[in-house]
Amino acid sequence: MTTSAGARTPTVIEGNVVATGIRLGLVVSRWNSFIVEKLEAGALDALVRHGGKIEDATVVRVPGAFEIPGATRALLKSGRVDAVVTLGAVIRGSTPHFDYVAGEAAKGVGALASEFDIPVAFGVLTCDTLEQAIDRAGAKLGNKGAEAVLAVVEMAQVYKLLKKG
Ligand code: INI
Repeated sequence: MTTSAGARTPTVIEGNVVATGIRLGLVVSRWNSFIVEKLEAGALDALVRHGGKIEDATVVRVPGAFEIPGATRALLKSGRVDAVVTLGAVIRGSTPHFDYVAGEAAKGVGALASEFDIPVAFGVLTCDTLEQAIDRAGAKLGNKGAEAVLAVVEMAQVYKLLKKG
């Protein structure tokens, strides 16, 4: 495509998805464990497939999605990890509880992702039905745990490239 920029090219900073040497942190909630276990398995599988090591990973377990931001902050401050994936499943019931729990988890993780220079991914499913959650935990619509790992691995590379200047 010809643009007004002509033959000149911008500096492009783009990470790859090579996880070699990455110390991955996983913050995993226990609610809806039948679903979340599949996200965790998908995440660890993606780590290994992309060159990372299971023994370099740290898993922090918390009761529910509401507790994810607090534990994630503590993990980020611990100096133990280069990237963090948060995993959970909030499934809508007939009360507004869903909105409070899902909202706080998303807001809390989002705030940490921009506050720290360690990448943090939101792998918490927020679904209307159990079927939607199953589809996103390794059935019809992929595995959101695996996708979250690829996102933080790429972002860890981006931050490294940006630090080099
Ligand atoms: N926690 C979840 O992770 N998923 C849910 O679907 C859920 N529902 O439906 O209530 C849930 N609630 C617990 C919450 O995350 C906290 O653990 C609890 O409120 C204590 O702070």
